[in-house]
Amino acid sequence: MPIRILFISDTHLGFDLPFQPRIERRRRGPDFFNNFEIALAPAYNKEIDAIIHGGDLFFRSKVPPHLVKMAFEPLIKAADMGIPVYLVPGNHERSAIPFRLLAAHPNIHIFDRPKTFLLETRGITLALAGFPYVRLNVRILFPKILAETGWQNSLADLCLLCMHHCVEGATLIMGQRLYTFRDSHDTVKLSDIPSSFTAVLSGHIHRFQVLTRDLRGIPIPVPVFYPGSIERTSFTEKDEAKGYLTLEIQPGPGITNWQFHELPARPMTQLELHANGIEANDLKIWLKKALEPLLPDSVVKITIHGRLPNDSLKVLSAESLRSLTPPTMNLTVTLPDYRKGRREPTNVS
Ligand SMILES: [Mn+2]
Repeated sequence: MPIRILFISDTHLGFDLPFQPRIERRRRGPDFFNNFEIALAPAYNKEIDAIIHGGDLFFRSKVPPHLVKMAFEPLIKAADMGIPVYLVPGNHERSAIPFRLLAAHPNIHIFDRPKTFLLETRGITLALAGFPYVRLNVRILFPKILAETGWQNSLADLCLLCMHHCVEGATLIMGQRLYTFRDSHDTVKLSDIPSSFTAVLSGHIHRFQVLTRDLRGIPIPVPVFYPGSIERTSFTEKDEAKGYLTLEIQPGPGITNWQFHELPARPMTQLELHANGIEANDLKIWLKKALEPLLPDSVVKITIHGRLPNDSLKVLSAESLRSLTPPTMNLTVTLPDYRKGRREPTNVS
């Protein structure tokens, strides 16, 4: 029987979840927590043997204690059920997050420094080597840090590498284009990954992808899995499916099966209007027409170019915009031609 792994990453918990909101509007924070819970369901149903979190559990490095508790709870629930949890600290996770609270649990294992954990289950010994996010020059440091995990001394049938980094050939959308990581200082060289690993499981890149070839298109011995983020964290992710991965691994063949499980993600739309001098009524009509066809749970960003008469600016007040949108929609209006301080962009709905 293969070992079944649930691999989730970049949960960004705490994103748009103020505990003392200044204005009442739909927040995106609960969507992230919902998806976290949905993704962990196979663990709660005992359909998997271990959970690996690839980093960026939180949306930033400093988080309030209440959020820490909320984010740890689902992982502790699985660990309490006897499912081991392995966590890679990502770029958003530095000393400010009290991982000690988690690490005290006998079933929760944190790669707070280069380490190798052994998981013995289903008659298989699996080594999980990993290290926390390396801020500077991982390209040069990678071989040394990998050696520090001690993976070579582990007597295991299989070995996974868990990290939070870009690897040669990984892609993401930058602007309107697909960008490929090649030889920058923050990119791990494929040739530095020893072929005795079964797979690399990495967080950091929010776009789901599995790398099976190098930059020249030649098949690589160790596939690299990125589950991506569990919800869209920016408009560059608007066309990306969001989800998590399950993998089955076995000595000999290695990965015998893997699956990407899609999670619900909010639809995103970006609109632009060149509206120098537009009348308030015309602006209202334009907004109504633009917003009407959109799905009611859309996350919408409207960029309005030009200088507007005062009456038109009032149409863009939080209150006025709320009256134009369903309560389930998130709408942000930005006015790039207004300097900060003179008139702040309006964030509403
Ligand atoms: Mn991230």
